Amino acid sequence: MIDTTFYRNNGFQFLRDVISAETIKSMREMLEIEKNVALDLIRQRIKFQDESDLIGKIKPLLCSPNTGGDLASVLRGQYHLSARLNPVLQGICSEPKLLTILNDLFENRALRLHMPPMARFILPENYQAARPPHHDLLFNTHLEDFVIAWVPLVATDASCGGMGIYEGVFKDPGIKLYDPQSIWNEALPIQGIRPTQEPMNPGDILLMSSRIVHCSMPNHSKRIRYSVDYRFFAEPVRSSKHYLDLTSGEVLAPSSPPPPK
Ligand SMILES: O=C(O)CCC(=O)C(=O)O
Ligand SMILES: [Fe+2]
Repeated sequence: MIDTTFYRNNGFQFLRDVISAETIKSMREMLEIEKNVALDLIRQRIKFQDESDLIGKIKPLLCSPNTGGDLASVLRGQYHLSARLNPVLQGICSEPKLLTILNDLFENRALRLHMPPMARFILPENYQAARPPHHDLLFNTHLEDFVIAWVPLVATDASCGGMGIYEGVFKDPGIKLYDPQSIWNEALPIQGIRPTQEPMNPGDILLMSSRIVHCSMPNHSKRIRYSVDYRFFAEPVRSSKHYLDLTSGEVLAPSSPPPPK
């Protein structure tokens, strides 16, 4: 199912029909409900009728010095912590096709999942939610090497966006990583390279290496783009943050002793 040589050489691979429809449905239903919790969090600071009325108000609120924490996250389309901790999102760890892929990729070493995963709701025309080009090692310096699984819960295409891959562009220590002008504090200078995009359906996944440069595309459709992104790693890579040990199904805190071999 996975072409490990292609993945290692290119740092990404789109894989079709990996996650079952039931798992996708339960994740999406939970996130649809949690979206209202996220919107209520924004309502504590500003008035708006519905989601379309909110769009022009997101950037000024995000730039306010009083905006931080869960509010800043949801304005960027990233779910609040309690939604990300919902065990429904861990359902993909029991998906047989995904486990086969991860075992191939990590050569059957014990699998671990960085906790909690990131879940996103990208509102139509919320440009603050489209991430500029970056590689994920920048935000996850506690892990040396990991694989990102980007899991859309809706069909993605050129109109509702999705991930864009800068083919052949990998982490380069000389590259400028921070852009103080960007609300994301990031922006790799990618000149003259167009990101590769592929339409995806619920059930498909995109695997990306922690070193490949990628971005998320704006959502110009009328639909919300729901997605979840997971970071997997394997023995002997350790994490100084919480992670789920897929062998025992337990979430281990940073201070926990390493699991027995
Ligand atoms: O979905 C997004 O907007 C960004 C996702 C991303 O950059 C990632 O999964 O590493
Ligand atoms: Fe990323």
